[in-house]
Amino acid sequence: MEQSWRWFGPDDVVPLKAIRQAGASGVVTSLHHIPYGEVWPIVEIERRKAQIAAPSLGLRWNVVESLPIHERIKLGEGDLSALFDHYRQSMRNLAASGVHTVCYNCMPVIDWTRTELHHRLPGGGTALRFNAHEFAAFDCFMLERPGAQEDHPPEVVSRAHAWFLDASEGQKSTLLASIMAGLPGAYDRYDIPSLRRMLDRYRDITAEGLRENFGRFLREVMPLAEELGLRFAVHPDDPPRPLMGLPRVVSCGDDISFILSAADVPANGLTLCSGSLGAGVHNDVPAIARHFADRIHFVHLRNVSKEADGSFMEADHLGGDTDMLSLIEVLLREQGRRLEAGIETWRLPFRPDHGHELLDDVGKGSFPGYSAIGRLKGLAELRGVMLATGRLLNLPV
Ligand code: DNO
Repeated sequence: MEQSWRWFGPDDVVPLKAIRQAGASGVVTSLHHIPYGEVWPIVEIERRKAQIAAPSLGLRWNVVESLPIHERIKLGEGDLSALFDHYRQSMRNLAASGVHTVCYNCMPVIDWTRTELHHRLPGGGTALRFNAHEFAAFDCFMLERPGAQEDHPPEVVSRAHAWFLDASEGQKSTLLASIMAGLPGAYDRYDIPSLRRMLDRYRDITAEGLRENFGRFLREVMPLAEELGLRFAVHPDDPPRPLMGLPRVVSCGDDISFILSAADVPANGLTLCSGSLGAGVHNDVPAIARHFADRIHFVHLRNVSKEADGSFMEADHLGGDTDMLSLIEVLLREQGRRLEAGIETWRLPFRPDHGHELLDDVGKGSFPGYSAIGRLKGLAELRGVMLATGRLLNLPV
């Protein structure tokens, strides 16, 4: 598998040379400075590509993460033709620059969501965590969303209420910042009034409506993706459940089936994110990977430990609830199948997704989840499993 590493661009405190030292060769990045909905100009793509491919580094930009879908497309709001034209132009420009794999998601308003960015681990590092009662406290008592209390189990709501009564203003604003942290780079961040306004725009959008708008997006872009030889890889919802009354439609195997058949072409594929899918109690991640194997274009490997009330914590890459060894076996078997079928791009790009903050990571100010040492540890462990599995089962690594 092609060892890759997410890089947030020149502002990332983990520099490109660290990626080289980590032993990865692929760089996963985006043009974070370009606002959603605008065209990615060729010169900007080429500039970024050249930085990554500097001879001293020996890296290549192998995956775009993300080429975002504008909120108005998810909402189906107004005349969308200019937005689709811009999106398609960015696709042409990427293809002309030789960047062929594109990861994107269809989560309304917010991206991945946690309530704690620095949960202390027994050994002293930190991890990302989602506490069901803190999220409910935010939803019911800070945002004061009408109907919110019905969306959480009663015992979670009562713990949420106790948390809220006890919390200082500082704790409340840390909670808001943690929930908003999933939007990297120049993405919008909301305060409570602007979040309420955004939610209001979604008031009439059901899961069915969002699916329809997403289907329209797929019909608008996939024929061109196919023609250009691009591989689109939709990223699952994180966590895979509705939040703040917002529908989420990339949360389980049925959702993925719907999306892949809405435009049934190879270009329309999946980012197999083991951590996002793995946070859903009903998701068996190796089984999902096996089922959709031939449409997986990109892989995020990480693990979570789930708790009965809906809370979860990011675990070690080889720990947690997902059997990472079985998952890697599924992925290597798929690579073997592709190689045998003569598919030139048989090697799957993957990145160690998220990492704990360990040792000198602590206090460095890296993007939440994107520490240097924590990810280095994850990558090293995953690489070991891949090499051993490949050797034992005689599969191409
Ligand atoms: C979190 C990431 C997501 C992902 C986007 C893809 O760390 O996996 O933010 O990049 O959802 O569009």
